[in-house]
Amino acid sequence: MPPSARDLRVDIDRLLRRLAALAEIGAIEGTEGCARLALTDEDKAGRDLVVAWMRDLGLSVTIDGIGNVVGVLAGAVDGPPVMCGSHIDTVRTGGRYDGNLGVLAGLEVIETILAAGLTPPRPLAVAFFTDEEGARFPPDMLGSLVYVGSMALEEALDIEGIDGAKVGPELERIGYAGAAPVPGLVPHAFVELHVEQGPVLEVEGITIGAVESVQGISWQEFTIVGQSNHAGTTPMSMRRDPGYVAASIATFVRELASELGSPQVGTVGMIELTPNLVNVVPASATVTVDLRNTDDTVLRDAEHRLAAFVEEATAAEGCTVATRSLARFEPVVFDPAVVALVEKTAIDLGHSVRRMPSGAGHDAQMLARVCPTAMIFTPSRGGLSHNPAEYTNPSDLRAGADVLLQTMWTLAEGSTEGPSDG
Ligand code: HGY
Ligand code: MN
Ligand code: MN
Repeated sequence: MPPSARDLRVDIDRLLRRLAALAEIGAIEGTEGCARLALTDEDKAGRDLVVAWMRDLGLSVTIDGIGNVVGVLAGAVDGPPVMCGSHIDTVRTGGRYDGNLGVLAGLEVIETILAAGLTPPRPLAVAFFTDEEGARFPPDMLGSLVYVGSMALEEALDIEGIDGAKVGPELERIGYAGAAPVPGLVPHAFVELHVEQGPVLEVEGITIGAVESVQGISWQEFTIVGQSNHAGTTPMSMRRDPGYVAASIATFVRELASELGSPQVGTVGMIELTPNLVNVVPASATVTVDLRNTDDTVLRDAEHRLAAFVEEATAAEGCTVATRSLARFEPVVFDPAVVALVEKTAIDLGHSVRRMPSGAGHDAQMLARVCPTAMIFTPSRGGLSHNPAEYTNPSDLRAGADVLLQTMWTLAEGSTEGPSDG
């Protein structure tokens, strides 16, 4: 007699093997991490591996016009699937769990169900979305934004990356300009398992995060133009130095975040000087600023104060500035019933759990626009992420994947209550 779905637990060694195999692609030497910027050859190789695993499991695989990939396992009845997933593109200093865990745990959930000879009450799906990081092609969550119909495919294909390449031609080049239409299939529900990427769960000694919301995100690029000049002969009074303005923006962002206090955060992640030479006062500087807050009113105030500072600092240095928004997403609240189900499922499985917001952006915040959605967090050692030393221990990974399996099964049964005996 096949086991009850409620008895199913994932095979953590199989999940660890898949995480390790995927991390080999774009591996960062001497670390556990990997670099697979969106639509690069490394991203293609990672995609090919995960698609092969999907096909090995007998999933029906579709690829859409922005390169999102969805693998579906048929259920006892037809209809919109309960979907899980995340992303497999990484930042340049990527860890092996960010995004990858949510996709590979989804494959593990399906393989566990198949190995038990069970058929889910409704179809289950595992997806990976294109360019979640947004680090090469802004904005972040680009693929899921197009998947839910919030950005037109043509607009997305025309986005130019930090290296001058465009999304459309790069998708063609790696063979992932798919035929499936966007907006994509609306899932019955969506659940994303992801490492927390912050310190909260570890500090509090808690295994599972039932994620209630995602904070607002503001990415801006400032291109400041001054006058290149000789570093030795140009008196300080004659300089129009965009590098000085860029440095003052970085200082201002830190001081603004400190003044506004938690949860406000601010990051200057990129400063590019041209011509970037030791003995030349720069001609221009390009600076990115990432501001985030759970409260959109405060976030907007931070944006306004930043804009005023940039204008004033630029004028005082006799420079000019061009501002470009790279991403702007308001805070998102997940479906309370699905959040409660994640929390209850964790408790039923004997894990400590707490409700919390997400500091990072995720594909789930886009799927929340079209279907009941929530997220499951597992702890990150030292709260570290976007760093090759990113780590989550196997027992926490297993706990997260088991919560994902049972949460998806309950949703597939058409409930959000979970097993009554829990
Ligand atoms: O930037 C983020 O929060 C995510 O890693 N894309
Ligand atoms: Mn991620
Ligand atoms: Mn990330």
